[in-house]
Amino acid sequence: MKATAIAPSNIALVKYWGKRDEKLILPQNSNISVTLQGLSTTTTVDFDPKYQKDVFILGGIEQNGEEAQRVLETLDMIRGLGGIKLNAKVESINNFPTAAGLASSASGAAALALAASSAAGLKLSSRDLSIIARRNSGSGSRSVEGGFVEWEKGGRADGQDSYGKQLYPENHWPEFRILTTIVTSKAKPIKSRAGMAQSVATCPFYGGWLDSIEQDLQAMRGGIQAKDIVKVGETAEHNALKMHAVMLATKPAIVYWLPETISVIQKVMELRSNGMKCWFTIDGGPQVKVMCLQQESEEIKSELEKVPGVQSIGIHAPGPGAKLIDKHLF
Ligand code: 2P0
Repeated sequence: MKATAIAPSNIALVKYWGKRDEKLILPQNSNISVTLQGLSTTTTVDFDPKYQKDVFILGGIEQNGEEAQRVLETLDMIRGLGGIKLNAKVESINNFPTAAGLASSASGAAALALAASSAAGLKLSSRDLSIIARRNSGSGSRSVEGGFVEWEKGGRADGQDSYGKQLYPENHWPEFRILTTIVTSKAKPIKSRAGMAQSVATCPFYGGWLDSIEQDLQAMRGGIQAKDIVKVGETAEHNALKMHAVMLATKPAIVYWLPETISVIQKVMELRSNGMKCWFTIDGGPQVKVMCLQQESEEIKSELEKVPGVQSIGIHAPGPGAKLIDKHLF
């Protein structure tokens, strides 16, 4: 009863920031992401009587805190569905630094959902996998499918209509690129889960954020369909800045940006004023992700590398969703 899955990270183009149900992880608003090629988590799950308890190893280190608790909750969900009572060993590795703010929780959640359900002998639909991944980490619901994905907020209290649906596969727009610009590997000051709950509870602009989402979703769906980098870039940048405005106006304030974050933002704006087609988006951390097209990606990368404080830049195309692989980690 052993299986291994590889799942990709994703970057939101219209963001998720706030839950309507903390336990089931149901979002306040629908959101849209692109699944990234080249940033992934590989997870092996083995259910076996030889394990005295559940064990979760990440990057070679046994985990015991909140992360481990979340893995156990997912295992319990799978055990319930599969009617099994065995303990499991779970081992995961990321092919990128876990603390670097590149959505390791999303790839981790999707890899775990697929590996654990397969190890338990379940053949789940991508909808059901997305729902299980969502219960581990909201953004994980968007890492089951490849390409461009919308996590629909749904309306049901049980969350069964809240999952990631593919809008377009990765080969719809192969020229689209995300440049992941890393400015620090330090852990962020507050985790997204706690931060977004504070925003819902205290930010006076939160209603305005929600009121403006439908317009962003519509523009984003249309921009992706038409492969219109200007529309996608402008919409994503505006949406990210609105989310950070909500964070700044939360009590206590959530400030993820570092001086280098602003330097990269200013560089992107300067490149744009010189005619280059590039826009930025920022998540719950200081890193800046830059959207552009393949033909300009190398030039934009070398310009961004000149910004003091930039440590590394990866170039990522839209990628495929989670899949099972034969090679186990143990
Ligand atoms: C996103 N973020 O849409 C937004 C933008 C961060 C900023 O999804 O509590 O790790 O596990 O559902 O998924 C990060 O939140 O939080 C996130 P939980 P998650 O990508």
